[in-house]
Amino acid sequence: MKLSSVQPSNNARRVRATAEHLGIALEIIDQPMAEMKTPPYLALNPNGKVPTLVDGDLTLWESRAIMQ
Ligand SMILES: N[C@@H](CCC(=O)N[C@@H](CS)C(=O)NCC(=O)O)C(=O)O
Repeated sequence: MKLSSVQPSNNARRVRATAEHLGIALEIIDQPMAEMKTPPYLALNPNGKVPTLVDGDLTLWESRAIMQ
């Protein structure tokens, strides 16, 4: 599972903390802020924000939805 994140993001941090608590390994992708509103990233997350989880064919955004 890949999680797009930026270092100071509290929304990404809550997802990382949940994954760590559950023992789920995440590959953290350091998402450049300057590329968050560009088409390749907007194709993953139309809100242009982090975090975004990619797990195979599943793409999910909104930290609380990812935590669930
Ligand atoms: N409701 C969203 C909020 C996501 C959010 O606001 N992320 C911030 C970082 S903490 C962000 O990507 N900001 C960049 C921007 O708004 O352009 C969630 O819980 O995932």
